[in-house]
Order: sequence, then C-alpha cells, then structure tokens
Amino acid sequence: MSATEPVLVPLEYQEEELTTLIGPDWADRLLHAYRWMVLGRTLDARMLGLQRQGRIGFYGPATGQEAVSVGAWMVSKPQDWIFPGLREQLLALARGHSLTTYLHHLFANDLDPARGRQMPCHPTAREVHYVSMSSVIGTQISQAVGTAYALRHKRDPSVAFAFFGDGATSSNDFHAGLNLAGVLDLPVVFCCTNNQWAISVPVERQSAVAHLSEKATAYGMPGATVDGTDVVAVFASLNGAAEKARSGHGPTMLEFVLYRMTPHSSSDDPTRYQAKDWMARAQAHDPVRRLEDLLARRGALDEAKRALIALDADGEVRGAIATAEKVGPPLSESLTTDVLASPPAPAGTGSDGS
Ligand SMILES: Cc1ncc(C[n+]2csc(CCOP(=O)(O)OP(=O)(O)O)c2C)c(N)n1
Repeated sequence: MSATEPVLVPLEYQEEELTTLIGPDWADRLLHAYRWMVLGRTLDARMLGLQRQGRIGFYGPATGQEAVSVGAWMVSKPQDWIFPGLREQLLALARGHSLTTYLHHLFANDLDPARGRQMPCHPTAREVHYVSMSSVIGTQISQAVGTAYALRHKRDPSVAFAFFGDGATSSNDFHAGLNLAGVLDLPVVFCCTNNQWAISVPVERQSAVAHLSEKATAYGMPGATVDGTDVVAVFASLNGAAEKARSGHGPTMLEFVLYRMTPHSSSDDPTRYQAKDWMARAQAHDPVRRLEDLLARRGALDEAKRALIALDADGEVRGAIATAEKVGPPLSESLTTDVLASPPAPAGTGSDGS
C-alpha cells in the first residue's frame, strides 16, 4: 500500500446510539439519507463531465459536502428558509425541488426558472423555501438574519438556515449577520461548511483561530465544531440548534469540518495549489462511503441494495439530462419577462413612433 492510499475512517455508532440520536427508525432514515447522498455524488460526476464536453457552461460540485445538505434536509421543516452558500443544491432537491427543473437551469434553457439570466449552477427553488444562491460571498448570511427577524415579528416558528464556506467567515456580512442575530437573539442556524479551502486559499491563511466556531463567542451565541463528513453528527448538531432556535432560544453557529473532494468549480485546477496527498486524506473522510460502511456493518445495506441505489441514481440523472437537453434556449422575447412589472413596448411600437 502506498503512503497516500486512503484508509476509510469508520463511523463507530452502535445501534443503541443511533436509536437515541436519530430514533427507532434510524435504519430507514439513514438509508433514505444515503440515497440522496448517492444522487448528489452521481449528479456531480455527470455534470462535471457534461461541462468538459461543452454541454453545460459551468458547474460547482459539492462532492465531500453531501452529509451537511442531507443532514439539514433531515432536520429542516418545509416552512423553514434555506439561504445556501455555494454547494447546497442537494438540499433543494431533497426538499422537493425537481431534478429536471434543476437540469433545465444548468442547461439555461427555456424551462430554466431563471430563463438563463442567472449564473449557471445557482438554482432558485421558491417552492421549497430555497433562496437563490448568490455568487457574492457572504451576502446570504445577512439576508438569512433579516428573514429570521421577519419570522419573529410575524410570530412564525420557522427557522432560517444560513450556509457559507470557511472563506465567507472573513466577509463583512458574516460579522454584520452574526452580530445582529446575537443582539436580537434571532432564530437562525449558521452552518459553516469548512471544506478547508476558499478556492486556492487554505483555511489556515483565512483565519488565525484554531476552530472557526470560536468566532460565535464574539457574537454571544454558542458555537460548535462538528465532523461534517459524519451525517449522524451533522443531524444531531443541527437538530439541537434548530430546536433551540424554534423554541425562541436564539442562534447557534455550527462549523462542519469536511474535505473538498473536487476542484472549487469547473473553472479551477487545484493541482496548482493542493498538496499531493490532499485527495487521499479527503477520501479517508468520504461522507458517502462512511455512511455506506456504517449501514453495511449495522446490517441495513448489502451489496445488492447498494448496487440498486447506484443504478437508480444514475438512471434518474440520465433521465433528467435527456429531458432538459431537448429543450431549446430561452426565446429572445423572454428577455424582460419577470424583470419589469410593465415591460416596455418593443422598439418601433412606441406612441412617439420610435
Ligand atoms: C465578495 C466576494 N469576494 C470574492 C469572491 C470570489 N470568490 C468566489 S468563490 C470564493 C471562495 C469562497 O470560499 P468559501 O467561502 O470557503 O466557500 P467554498 O467555495 O469553499 O464552498 C471567492 C473568494 C466572490 N465571489 N465574492
């Protein structure tokens, strides 16, 4: 075995612990979680491939971060609000956003809800309370806090979940958002997906603290660092923080430490800045394989079931691609649809004859 060959770090939960942390139906719930994680993983691989073939313009994978999106799906309620960072598309899908609609968006075709006017891979899913992703790092944090303020004003018991990367903890919006949430004790769960990179900047060059969750103290709220590649730990920590927010006891910041297992995006070449053993370290903490291994050891998953889940995910993704690729680009007449309340008359039809 070479020095850099990955050895999976196992999840060591016993049945009693899983029953306590998740419930007596832990096996069904974790199997469902596993299905979503496999779908996310399959989607990323296919989409990066399509981008390389020139069939879609851009893609931002979430490989290595699946446990956080899926853990948040297990915890969040339909009426809660999701403010994603750059890699929570799987959460939108698990909450009920159609995979085919997401593919329409990636192809920027006529059925793309944004009609090709949004950056690709920046879905919006209003029907599942999933706010459009912003490319501007950190802005969603203060938007989530504003929403939480409105929820409390309306006596709505929902929670706002704000997702952001390690790089975003250096943004103005991080400070403004956490500060206000702390002062007003708002129902927000701050979810930092620390994948240890902000494009080419490693987390140790981003911040001088040992754990990003320490920053919560400065804003008067609890913070915790959690293994973000362990879906059970993600679920348990998010569940506690969401219940606390829902019952009026204010915000929490959770830092999920995980590993970015792909380039930052389809426009990036990490071999120019990552150490040669990075991927082996990442693979040892692969959240999909860790859950697969746990389910197999606890008797909830066998090889036949695993193969079927992989096949289903592949079929689902291929089907959505085939449907979306048949749809043409947005019509030029749609340029101002959904943009202006009263679209101007086309040129040449104005009352002044222009
Ligand atoms: C305000 C702002 N500054 C810089 C950028 C360029 N940029 C795009 S992604 C990115 C890194 C983000 O890193 P992180 O917050 O850790 O999220 P990750 O990509 O790791 O999920 C940067 C600096 C930007 N989009 N917005």
